Amino acid sequence: VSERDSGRLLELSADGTPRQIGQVAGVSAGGEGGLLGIAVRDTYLYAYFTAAGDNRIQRFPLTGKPGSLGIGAAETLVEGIPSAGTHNGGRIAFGPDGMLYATTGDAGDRPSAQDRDSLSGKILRMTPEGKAPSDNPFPGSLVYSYGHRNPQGIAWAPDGTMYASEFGQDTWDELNVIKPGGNYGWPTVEGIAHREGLTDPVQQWRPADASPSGMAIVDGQIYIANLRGARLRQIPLDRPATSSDRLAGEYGRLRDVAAAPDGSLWILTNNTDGRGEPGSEDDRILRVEP
Ligand SMILES: [Ca+2]
Repeated sequence: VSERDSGRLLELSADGTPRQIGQVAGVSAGGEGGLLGIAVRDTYLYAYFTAAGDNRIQRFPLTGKPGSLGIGAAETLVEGIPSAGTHNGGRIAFGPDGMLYATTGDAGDRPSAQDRDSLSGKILRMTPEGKAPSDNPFPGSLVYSYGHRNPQGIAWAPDGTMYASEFGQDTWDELNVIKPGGNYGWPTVEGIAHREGLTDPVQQWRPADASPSGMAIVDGQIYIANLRGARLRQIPLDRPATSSDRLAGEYGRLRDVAAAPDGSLWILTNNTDGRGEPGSEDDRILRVEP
């Protein structure tokens, strides 16, 4: 588990007791910035975070064993991803192809989302060493898709289809199917626009009912954690334009949802970030049956 503002990395025991395994040096927390995403693959822990002047992806050797985990020296894989007080993206995950994917926000510079030479407003795809794979859509570039405002959730269906959630400005939040080289429209359009050359979302919601962040796919269903909407949204993979609400209003703002190895869901609340109304036990990690 990562903490945005402190930069701490924690391991949780089976009974939920947290233990600090390390702290990412150089995290510059402020606004929506900080330690934003982690992923674990083989013997490394990967982290996406806001530093003093940019967003970065680093990896750390993971040492020890459960109960005594630690991290080794940082290795910077990507630097120079534009940062700002808002719209830093920050989710990272390994795809079924073994590549590392990262969501980046427009960092307040809207036109940059359409600039394929900029790393902001994109979904990036890289090797575990942070290099551009030879089969990326734009030769030599980490850019996998563009025209994004502030995507924060990515997940893959069993057939390999990639999905991403995205915060809209004030009209439409989006669920997109991500294709290599696709242009998802920001800032030209928001939501379903039927515009030549732009890829429309498969579903959209009003930000007050959504503000979608983390995402997981379990047993044929997409689950999305929503901040302002304060609910878990469930979308069947075979009917991606439909959805139903779970846990609405029960736990406040929800930041992330992850699939547990036993088929249950872990959900991370986000009530202590200055925009919620935290209870005495916030923030919490919930475990629920799908
Ligand atoms: Ca869009």
